[in-house]
Amino acid sequence: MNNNHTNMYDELTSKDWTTSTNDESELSLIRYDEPPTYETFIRDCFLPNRPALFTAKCDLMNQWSCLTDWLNEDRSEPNFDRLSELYGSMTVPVTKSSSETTEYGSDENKLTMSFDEFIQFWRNKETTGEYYCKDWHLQKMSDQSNSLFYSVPIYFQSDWLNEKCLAQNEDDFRFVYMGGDGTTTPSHMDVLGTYSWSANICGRKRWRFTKPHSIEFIQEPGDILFVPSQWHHDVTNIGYTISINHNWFNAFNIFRIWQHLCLTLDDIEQRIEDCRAIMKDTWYEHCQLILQTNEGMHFASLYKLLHTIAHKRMEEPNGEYTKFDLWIIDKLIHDMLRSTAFLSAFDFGTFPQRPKALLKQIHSFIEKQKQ
Ligand SMILES: O=C(O)CCC(=O)C(=O)O
Ligand SMILES: [Fe+2]
Repeated sequence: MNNNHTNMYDELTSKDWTTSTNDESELSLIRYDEPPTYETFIRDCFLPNRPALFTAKCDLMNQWSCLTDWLNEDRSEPNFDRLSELYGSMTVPVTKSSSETTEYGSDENKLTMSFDEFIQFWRNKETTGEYYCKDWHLQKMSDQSNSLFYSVPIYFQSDWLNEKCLAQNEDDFRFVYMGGDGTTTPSHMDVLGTYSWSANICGRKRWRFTKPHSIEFIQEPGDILFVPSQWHHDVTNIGYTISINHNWFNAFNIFRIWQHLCLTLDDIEQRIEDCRAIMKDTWYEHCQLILQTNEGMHFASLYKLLHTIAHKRMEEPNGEYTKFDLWIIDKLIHDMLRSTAFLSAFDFGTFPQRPKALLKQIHSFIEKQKQ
């Protein structure tokens, strides 16, 4: 570890991570025309939770084989025939927009079809704005055949969520989106309050951040966007558009994810407060079950994720951020152990390792590293 990084670590570990104090409503979009260092990105974006656009000039996509494999020769539009050859028989998730007042995300709008069928709707001017192929786990499927069609830029590589999903062979949060002119994603905050990043392979996207700050801009082909934690946004595609998107979290926003889970749990607890007396001891468990169903994560699944990441860091202490990851995990588990809900809902004996034992192991690892 060089001196710079030692300073960075000292700086990071002197910050109060349990509360977010800065006012985000004044933060504008940063535009990078040259790739910043990782440390600059941390200061510019992770610490203040600020959005950034890496323009095509940063050239972060050089080497991505999807640019040559999926697009026509001048790279302005999808090569539909080639895409059909590659993936035509796969089943893909498609959202159909409708003029009726169906709520976004409700099951009526969500379909599955073969990718070939989707291509027919996509190519056709009449239907291109209606069918949007989104949240397609194409990378996960391609992992199995060892064909990587893009690589994750360094700024987004510290990703505990996908790291844990891949380690446990669960559904991941790495997606491909394909849609025509006018296809849209209505206003939302990303699942669990995660970060997202979005890389435009072709086509353009009009982004609107609405909360905590309103900002509107166009993402051009080759641009990569960083969306901060818990920022609300909507997106409209202009022309035939293909993008690669990940949702993720790491040491910099894990406290926001924890806070999001706690607030959602408060809501759930209030809603079923009236069952508390009858359910007695099982009430806490029940609240957690609802949390898991609604958010895809409850306190025990968060703890297990932290356990997985902590062990991976201790087994392969590579790079200067290992210590920071472990430091944050330690802080968060301490916080979790102050939660009555966590203490009441689970039998720690069923966990891969009891929280206190994990904390002890992390401490002795850190002590050993110092010697
Ligand atoms: O491109 C879209 O339609 C939505 C992308 C999005 O919401 C995200 O990356 O968080
Ligand atoms: Fe989003």
